[in-house]
Order: sequence, then C-alpha cells, then structure tokens
Amino acid sequence: MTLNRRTLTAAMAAASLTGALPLSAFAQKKIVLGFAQVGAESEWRTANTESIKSSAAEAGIDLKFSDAQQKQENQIKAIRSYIAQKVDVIAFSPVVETGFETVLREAKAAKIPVVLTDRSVKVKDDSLYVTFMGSDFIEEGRKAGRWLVDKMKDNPGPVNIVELQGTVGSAPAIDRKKGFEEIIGKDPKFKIIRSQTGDFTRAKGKEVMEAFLKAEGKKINVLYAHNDDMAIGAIQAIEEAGMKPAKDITIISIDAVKGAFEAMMAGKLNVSVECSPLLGPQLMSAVKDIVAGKPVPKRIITQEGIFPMEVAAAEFPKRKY
Ligand code: GYE
Repeated sequence: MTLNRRTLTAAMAAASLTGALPLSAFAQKKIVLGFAQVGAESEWRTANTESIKSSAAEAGIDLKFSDAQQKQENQIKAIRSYIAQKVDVIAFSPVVETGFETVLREAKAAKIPVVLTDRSVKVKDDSLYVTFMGSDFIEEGRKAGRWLVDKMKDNPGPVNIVELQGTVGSAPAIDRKKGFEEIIGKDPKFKIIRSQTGDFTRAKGKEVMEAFLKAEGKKINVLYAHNDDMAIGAIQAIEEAGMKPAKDITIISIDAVKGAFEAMMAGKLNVSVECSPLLGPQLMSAVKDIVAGKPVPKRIITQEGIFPMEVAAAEFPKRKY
C-alpha cells in the first residue's frame, strides 16, 4: 500500500494511540509544498515571494518554488511537475482566471489538495481547490473610486481619466476595473478616455502613459493605475512630458508598497489603496491544517486600508513591504 500524507497522518495517530510507536518516530517527515508563483513583475510580487519563502522556513515546511514569468503555460508545467513529484499540497497564484480546469482536475485525481493564494480562478466545480486566500479586488477598485469621487466633489467636470490596467485576464485587472467603474459610473462627469494594459510593470506603465500623453496631452485629469509599479513608471513619463504628477494629473494606484509611499512623500502620487502581499503565514497555517485533516474556510479575505499622500510620512516607518 502506498501511503500518502493523509493516510500517513492517520496511521501515525493510530500507531501512537495504541502505543505501537511514539509520534516522534514520524517527526522527521516534513510537509512538502509546491508553490507556482506568477513571476517577479512588481514590488508587490517580490514581497509576496519573500513572505512565502520565509514563512515556509519558519514553519518547517519543505517549499518547492517556481516562477512562471507571468506565463500561464509555465505555471501549468510547474503544477504538473508538483503532481509528478507527489508533493503534499500545491499552492499557486493563477496568472489569469481561466484555463486551469484541466490541471486542477489532474491534481484532484492525484489526491493533492490545492490552495489558491492572491488571485482566483473561474471554475464551475469549486471542489477543485480547498481554499482561496487573498484580497477583495473589487472592493479595492471601489475604494479607489470613492476616493476620487470625494476628491472631485467640487469639480463640475468633465473629469477625464486614463486607466493603466493590470495583466489582461488576471483577476486583479478585471476586478479593480469593475469596482472602480461601479463607483465613478454613478456620475457622468467621470469619463475613462483611454484604458490599456501595462502588465503590472514599471516599464510598460511608462510606455503606455507616454502613448496616452501623446494622444490626449493636457486633457488628462486623472490616472488610475491598477498597481503602484505602473503608476511609478507613468510618473516618469508625466515628468518627461513637462507636467507635474499629482498636481497636473491626479494619480491613484493600488498595493501601497514602499515605492508608492516614497512617491507620495515626494508629492508625486496622490493615493494608494492597500493590497497586502504578506500571505505566507496564513498559507503555511492552512497547509498544516489541510495535511492534518482539519477543515479550512473556503475563502480567507485580507483586511486592508487606503493611504492618501497626507498620511504617507507618518505611515511609512510602519510599512512592512
Ligand atoms: O497588485 C500587482 C501584482 O495579484 C494582487 O499582482 C496581485 C497583483 C498586484 O503584480 O502589483
């Protein structure tokens, strides 16, 4: 008989109860976790990777880690290799929402539990994963929208907005757009005049902002960027075009990484909505519970705030990512 982690745990408990073997006889076998990361596209992602690696080490979990370079096919390959290696648990942050059904079914057939972190997938059968832990991206978009509506309350409009979207097809890009539009859509003075992907990177954010400026110039009143890195790239483009970021163009972004706080303290970014990448500790505790056969909630939502530039200097020393 082949022992997987769950039957082994049961066998350990039984052997220990009957006094046949002390629990310590099994203590050496570490839990093996295969983690398929999105990439290293942003400051957020770097902090997320660091959180996962350090909390795995702290929890005594043997972590197998791969970087998909923002490509779904690489991520699917990595998951397949974790299945072949018979790891105890697979966790991943799906690059995009769709197209993972087949590989998730393969994991299920191999009886390997899957945890989704940070981004979710769209699947009909939600028994294909045990839990999804991460932020509510629609709510983040709403927070950005509410901040803008308040900021512009005395402005008769039109308020012309350009939008830098995240990776096409990714949950945060889809949901941050949706939440933002839900709020600003209530007042016709708000107009999204250009919207394009900057793939969550500084380089792309700068490049696309250059194109927006070329096409719309001084008509642009607001930039809404789906993450801080793209906003930071865009700030460069705005300065190079001879305009003042956060003054000539109001800038809103999401993540609240240290780079955003530095930009706010320099007076170049108006506000950043928080999205915490520090998912490592809760991932490790869920992995341990799953292996021990304990129930875990289907959805674990991260609690987050919003930081306008006025509070940046006071908050900066407290920031952990
Ligand atoms: O906002 C962005 C990163 O999925 C929440 O991915 C994450 C997003 C984050 O590249 O900076």
